[in-house]
Amino acid sequence: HRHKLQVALFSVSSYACQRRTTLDNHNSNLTDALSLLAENAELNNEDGRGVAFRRAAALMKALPTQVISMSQLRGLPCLGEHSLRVIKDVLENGVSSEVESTKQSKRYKALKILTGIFGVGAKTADRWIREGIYNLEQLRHSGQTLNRAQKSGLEHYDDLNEPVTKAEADAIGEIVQKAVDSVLTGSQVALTGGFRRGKLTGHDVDFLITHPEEGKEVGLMPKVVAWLESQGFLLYQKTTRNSYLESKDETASHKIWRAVRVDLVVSPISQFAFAVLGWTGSKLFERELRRWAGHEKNMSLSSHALFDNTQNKYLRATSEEEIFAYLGLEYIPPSERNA
Ligand code: DCP
Ligand code: MG
Repeated sequence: HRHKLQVALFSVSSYACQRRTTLDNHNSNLTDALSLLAENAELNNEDGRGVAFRRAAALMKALPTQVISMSQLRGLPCLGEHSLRVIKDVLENGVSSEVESTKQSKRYKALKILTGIFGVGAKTADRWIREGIYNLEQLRHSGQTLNRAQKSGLEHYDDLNEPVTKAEADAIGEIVQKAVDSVLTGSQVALTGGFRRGKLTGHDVDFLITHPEEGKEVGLMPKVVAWLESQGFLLYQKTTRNSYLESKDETASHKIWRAVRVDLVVSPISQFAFAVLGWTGSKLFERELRRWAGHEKNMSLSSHALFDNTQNKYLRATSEEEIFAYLGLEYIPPSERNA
């Protein structure tokens, strides 16, 4: 008997910023498992472990076909012993026992619920769990003091945990554009984050604001915020990161608005390309760009600038393409940065 077989073997770069990762994923059973373990590690403040699972998940996302056998993974980077064990379990049994037991665990469920509150991170959630608080009901009756963000987060829990749609993102984009037009003519708004990468939903909407004349953007943020406030759009704001916005147009009898998280960043035009690149993500793609810059090019990349440590100077850029070129990387468009 003679069988003719074709088996796909993969060759993939170890840096996510050298790969083209679109939103379609031929191995979602595997990436879901690895992503859940990454999330669980992050929720337990095990950052190293979290990154390892994220990198393994991202590698599997980048594969062009479905993996059916462990032998196809031989020689691939980013797959540690633990990740390989999880993958093997899923390939052989359809599910990973570690993932299943994590999902069922009281601690994981509680961490998910509690960190789902805007303003609550893994450390706070852990402290509450140690005090016997596992859900919102118990939190409400616990007498815990909540800060302003957390109070607001608890109040709008359901709204803020409902994914934001592209249509909602577009509607908010029009509001933000109107706000910047009203306070400083010529200002520009760019959509960044997941929606720029082509995602259809997100946990928030990210915008970058600039003005073509350097310096004009100074003081712009408080003006934009004041305008949004005056129009009744603002529900809660935090100056460093993370604000959320609603279109508040309430009638006496029923709520016809919902709370949505919006991230606004103002950047001077000289830093705009770096800010666009830095805020478009994905988070892992950004991490990998910085790792590539540091380890392979002796450069430091941030969402403000690129510094060449060898030449001891900043490298100017007006487009993302130029930054990729400085880094010696092939240009990857936003839709292929979904690592
Ligand atoms: N970002 C980053 N590191 C962080 C936070 C943000 O590099 N610690 C960058 C990359 C992100 C982008 O900012 O992609 C936007 O942050 P979000 O958390 O909003 O991420 P996304 O927009 O990608 O995801 P979502 O669709 O869930 O909003
Ligand atoms: Mg986002």
